[in-house]
Amino acid sequence: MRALIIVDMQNDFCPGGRLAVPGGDEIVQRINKLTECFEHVLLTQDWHPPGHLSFASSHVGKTAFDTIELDYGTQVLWPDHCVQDTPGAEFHPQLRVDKAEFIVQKGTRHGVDSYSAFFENDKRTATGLEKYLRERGYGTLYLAGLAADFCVKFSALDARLQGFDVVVIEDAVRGIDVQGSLDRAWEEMDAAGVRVASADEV
Ligand code: VGL
Ligand code: ZN
Repeated sequence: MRALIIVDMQNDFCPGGRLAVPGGDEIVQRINKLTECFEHVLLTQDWHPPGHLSFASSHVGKTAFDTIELDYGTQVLWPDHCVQDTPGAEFHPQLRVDKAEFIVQKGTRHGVDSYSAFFENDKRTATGLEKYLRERGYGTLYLAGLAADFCVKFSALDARLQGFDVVVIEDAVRGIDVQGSLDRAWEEMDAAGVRVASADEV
């Protein structure tokens, strides 16, 4: 069985937001149309407490897009974004959320970022998504949303590691592109056996 996972379609990742992904809002209507082709639709929501460790503002002398080393590896520092219960963390106002059967909130722990919908960035702490999908027999996952080179990519790679069949809908994602991260993301996903399709093919 297949499911559509709509990643982080939130105000802060759209133009005008705190961590705007270029063209992030252009894919909203295409994603809405996609939901009509799926019986099962899930959402992810970046959902940080104020002062989250992934925010540059939490580190003296750092600015957005600097990196730091944490015990779980290199962490990119972001502008404050998707702070719990703020307008920036809400889904895009035009996104159809009525079909969503499950919403994964991630990045909720102060000291650990979470790009992937499956595991926090420590690569150990599970969000519960895998169990949810398995128990319902969803074996093929279609991914759309933001950002192609961070949350979409890490979700796709973790899904492959766990044995899911994964299809990224290439015209229903947009990337941030920090220092070549977008090209690298497509390469890494390809190498991991992630399939790519257009919205029309779905
Ligand atoms: C994301 C950076 C920080 C994403 C979330 O949704 O891709 N990127 N938090
Ligand atoms: Zn975030």
